[in-house]
Amino acid sequence: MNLSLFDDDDYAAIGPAPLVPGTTASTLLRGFALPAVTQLLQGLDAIVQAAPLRHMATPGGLRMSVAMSNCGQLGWVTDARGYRYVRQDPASSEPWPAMPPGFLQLAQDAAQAAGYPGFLPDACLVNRYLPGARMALHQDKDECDFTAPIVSVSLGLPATFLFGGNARSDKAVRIALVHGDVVVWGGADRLRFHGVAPLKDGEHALLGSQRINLTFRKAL
Ligand code: MD3
Ligand code: FE
Repeated sequence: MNLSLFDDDDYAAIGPAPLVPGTTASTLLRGFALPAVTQLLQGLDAIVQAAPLRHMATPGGLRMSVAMSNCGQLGWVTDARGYRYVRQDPASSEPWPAMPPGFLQLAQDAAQAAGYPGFLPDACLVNRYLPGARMALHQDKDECDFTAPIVSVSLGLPATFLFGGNARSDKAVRIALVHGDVVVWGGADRLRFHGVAPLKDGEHALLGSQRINLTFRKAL
């Protein structure tokens, strides 16, 4: 299934919120990751064994409620020195675990389906949300090339994604993202403010009481 982000179904899901203009550059692929879930969870196990999930600190010194790890050539980190991509896990000084082939294939297939052929991500950020964890509105600006899209894969508990505009004060549209959903964010949407509302408590049959989000990026 290949749905526009803001088709009629989504209006129903998000209610009468005003439409954010210029949203055709992003595509919601409902359930696109479902055939790959077993492979993804196997890969994830190996990644978090080698590079355990951890709560990083923002440059301002706040502990993030989302726990993170990475795979691929580059991993996103934050600490007192700022946000950046690095080649080694600061916790071990080892390179990040390689991106499993099934991860790369899924990201490329999704990008292609959304009209971004030739996507070659070099970074995959793993975000783990437990109930209550959230991500405040922000822009993804630490990558070198904003012409490349970002592919995100949602697993486990459902989340409310907040999709804002190009200014922090722009009203955010709420989008429900569930297990298996893949979103490809690109073009005019690439620098929109976005975030995730506090995760509601619940139990997912495969993942238990958590949500995992994989974000594939071309960082270099
Ligand atoms: C829209 N993660 O790690 S992924 C992040 O669900 C992040 O864990 C969220 O935002 C999560 O930076 C959302 C979806 C996403 C990623 C990048 C975007 C949406 C985006 C960049 C521009 C616009
Ligand atoms: Fe982001």
